[in-house]
Amino acid sequence: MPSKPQFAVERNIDYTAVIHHLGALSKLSFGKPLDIESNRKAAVTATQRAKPALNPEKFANEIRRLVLVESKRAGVGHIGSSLSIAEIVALLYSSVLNIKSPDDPERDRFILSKGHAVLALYAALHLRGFLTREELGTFCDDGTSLCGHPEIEVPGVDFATGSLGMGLSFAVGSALAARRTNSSRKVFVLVSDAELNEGALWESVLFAGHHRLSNLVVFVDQNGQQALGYTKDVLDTSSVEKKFCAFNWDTHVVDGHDSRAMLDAVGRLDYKSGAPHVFIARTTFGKGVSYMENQIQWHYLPMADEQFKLAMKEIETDATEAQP
Ligand SMILES: Cc1ncc(C[n+]2csc(CCOP(=O)(O)OP(=O)(O)O)c2C)c(N)n1
Ligand SMILES: [Mg+2]
Repeated sequence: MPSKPQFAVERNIDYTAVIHHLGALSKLSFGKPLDIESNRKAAVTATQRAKPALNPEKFANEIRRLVLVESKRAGVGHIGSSLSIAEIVALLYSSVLNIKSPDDPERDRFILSKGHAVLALYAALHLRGFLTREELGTFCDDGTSLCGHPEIEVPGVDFATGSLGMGLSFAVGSALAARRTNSSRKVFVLVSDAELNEGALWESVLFAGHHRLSNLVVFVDQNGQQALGYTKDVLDTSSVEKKFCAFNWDTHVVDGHDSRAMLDAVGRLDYKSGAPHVFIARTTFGKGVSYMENQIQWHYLPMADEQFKLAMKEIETDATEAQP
């Protein structure tokens, strides 16, 4: 074990857990053989079993529950990162995205640019019927395609992410391609506030504003944290809405946990003409589990047994296991 570096001492970070987390990530995310052919077959099966969605609030609650259950079973972290986007992902998969089937070329696209929060996406794909409960239960197992970051072999995943700052570039290209082929499909992308630190992202913002890509919608998960620090200390992005406005975007600031308000705002978007759209979603890291909220260590820590029990108790409402 290397000695504790200065940043870990200053921020009182459990460095042993960080090293464990990074070791687990490299094993779980990059070491899998992928069976592309059987996954293609799975996509067809998924099309056949696609089912109507739940309402956004119930959907978000189910995402939270599945994130907790599966991260505990797999013994991995990134829990707080998945909890902060539960309402945004739920809104898209329950009420907004036109994706009756994951292999329809005309379906709307969704790119989870903050790929480390993949468990929220897998939970949503399960709740839409594109993954069975059994498949979701292989998250991070040996031999699965449901790795710690999204892989395009998984039905419904459009772009492999995990290297932060890349998702918007792909989304912009996808939106431009839709326009050039006269397709009415739309492109949604969810980026984190740490990704706003990356230069490539701002090139895409400039490009989309210039080309007036009104079929592009970005959600920024502004949870105020980025791995081992708070954004206000690392690189302050608190006035980011002014920057998007200056780049000619249709800019909205929303409460990222208010499903109804977001649904209302998204319902009024003009996808056919005008500017690209961005929702700066003010969120709480670890939302729903009191001891995780706004706490740096819940970027990387897996839950201990008692912590899991407490978390489940806190999010418990009328949630029931949704049958695929
Ligand atoms: C290009 C790149 N650099 C570094 C990392 C390592 N890394 C993983 S998550 C993360 C930051 C997490 O903060 P944020 O993206 O805001 O997501 P949150 O945890 O707040 O949901 C970093 C630096 C990465 N995945 N990609
Ligand atoms: Mg963040």
